[in-house]
Amino acid sequence: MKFALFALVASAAAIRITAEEAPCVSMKQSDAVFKQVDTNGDGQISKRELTRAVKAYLKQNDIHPTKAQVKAFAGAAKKEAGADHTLSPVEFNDLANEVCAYIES
Ligand SMILES: [Ca+2]
Repeated sequence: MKFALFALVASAAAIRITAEEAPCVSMKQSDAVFKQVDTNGDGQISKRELTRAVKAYLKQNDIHPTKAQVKAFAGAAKKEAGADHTLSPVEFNDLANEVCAYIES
């Protein structure tokens, strides 16, 4: 269900960081999606896994984000991933909440 967040952020021109606000995506919710995106089951979401999941979702729902929108999301994901270039469950939850905060603003 929270895959919708990624599609919606793709329609966003920028991502608003609201780390101080209460999270709108719980760990339980993001973990459910995490397990689907982490296709090799190593407990981390790679750029490849995330890209595949987002592209599949966009295609399935016939959503066509602009290059700028894709870039905004990719930038946020890269920032969360940090030096190891993969998303842990906590980083994935943070990303989901950044997206959520943007959508609700
Ligand atoms: Ca993985």
